[in-house]
Amino acid sequence: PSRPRPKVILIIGGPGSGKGTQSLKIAACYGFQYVSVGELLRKKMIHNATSNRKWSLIAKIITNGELAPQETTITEIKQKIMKIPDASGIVIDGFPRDVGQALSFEDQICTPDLVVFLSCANHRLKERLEKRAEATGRPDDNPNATERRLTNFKQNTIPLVKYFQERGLIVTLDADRDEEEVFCDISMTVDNKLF
Ligand code: UP5
Ligand code: MG
Repeated sequence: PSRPRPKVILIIGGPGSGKGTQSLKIAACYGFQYVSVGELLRKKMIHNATSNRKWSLIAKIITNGELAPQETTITEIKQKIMKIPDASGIVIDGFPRDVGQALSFEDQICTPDLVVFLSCANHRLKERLEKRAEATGRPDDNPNATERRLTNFKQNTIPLVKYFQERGLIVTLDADRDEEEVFCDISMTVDNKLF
């Protein structure tokens, strides 16, 4: 008999809301595989930007804090997921960014089992990103790109959250608290919805 397909959790939220932090905790706690879409794209862009025109353009887009083309993003996710041998669950960090991506994910990959929206005040997002920028060399942790990331997030997220709400798939959590408190709510949600 074929195995049941892995449970799929999507983690969305503004830049700095803690998507990466919380996704890694979920993966560790439940033994799920972790896929960061931002990281996937950044790795690929760094690797290919000098030799490939498409990726040199995408590198510019991401470095400016804008969204990579939808089809490329979906293709990368699909390839990554197909390489995961057998997992009971997959946590996807930072995807989808808008309704178009959500529709395309469902068309081409699957319907998610759960979407978690990490809701966090704008000033807090900025504060966290500024703090992190001092420590990391992420190409998009510069003031201009950060502003674009925040603006894009604000524009796209309300319709996206509404879309998943109408389908009963999303849980919104207050991410403006200690990491541990946020994770406590996430794990209760995962336990309730997926097990
Ligand atoms: N921190 C975390 N939680 C905290 C808490 N509860 N209290 C206090 N501090 C907390 O956290 C950010 C910082 O805050 C860290 O220093 C952390 O310690 C602290 P992190 O977990 O890194 O937050 P995260 O939401 O992951 O922030 P990130 O900056 O990664 O968010 P972005 O959405 O900007 O980044 P992502 O990698 O998802 O996307 C980057 C770019 O890739 C996009 O702008 C876009 O260009 C491209 N992209 C696409 O084009 N399409 C996609 O589908 C996805 C990405
Ligand atoms: Mg992240």
